[in-house]
Amino acid sequence: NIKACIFDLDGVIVDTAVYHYKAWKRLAAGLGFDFSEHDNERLKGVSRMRSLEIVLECGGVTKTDAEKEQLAAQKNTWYTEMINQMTPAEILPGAQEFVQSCRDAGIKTALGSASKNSMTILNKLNIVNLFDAIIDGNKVSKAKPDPEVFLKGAEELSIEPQFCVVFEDAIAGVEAAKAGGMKAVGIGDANILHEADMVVSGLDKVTLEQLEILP
Ligand code: B16
Ligand code: MG
Repeated sequence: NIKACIFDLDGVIVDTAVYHYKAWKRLAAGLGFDFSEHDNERLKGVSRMRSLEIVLECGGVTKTDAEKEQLAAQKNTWYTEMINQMTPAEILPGAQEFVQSCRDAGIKTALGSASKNSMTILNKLNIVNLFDAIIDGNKVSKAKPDPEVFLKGAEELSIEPQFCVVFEDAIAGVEAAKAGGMKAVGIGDANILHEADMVVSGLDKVTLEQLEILP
């Protein structure tokens, strides 16, 4: 009795983390320090401003709020230059097919992302129409692990949380889903996403039948 599936964007539908990483690395270099791929893991699912704070922390740098606004804007300029070059070929394996199979089965679909650039990305991938509701960083005030983004998705779809399954690659996202009273399918490593009800490596590895037997 699953009635809605809510999908995170970065790490589930597409791998924008590589572009976020390049932009943060460039920003860090300008500030005189290196930003590693290992540290980049900490930014997944985290808002832009909080990401900047983590980056600055990694470099041991302090900035005023006004300077932070400017740095975040600079990073976003570089990031948007990259995502504007994206094509549908970058959709992760099985993602489009799985979301479509939900729709074909009468299950509602929503996007639940922290990104304020979600619409640009969905347009570039040509998959705006795959989602009945799109909730992103522009519509929420509380970041994951707060459940706001997913609860708003459920509300827009008019489906109660217990009938929703969230697909997430970030620990904070899985926590948000559980805090909202939803089922969570982790995309990635089961040792990291241990709070999820089930973990798979990608949307190409999950079936609707499996969703029906989630606890
Ligand atoms: P933006 P998701 C998140 O996307 C990313 O994982 C995270 O790294 C990023 O900082 C955040 O979006 C905000 O993105 O700067 O575009 O507003 O995983 O929630 O889809
Ligand atoms: Mg994500």
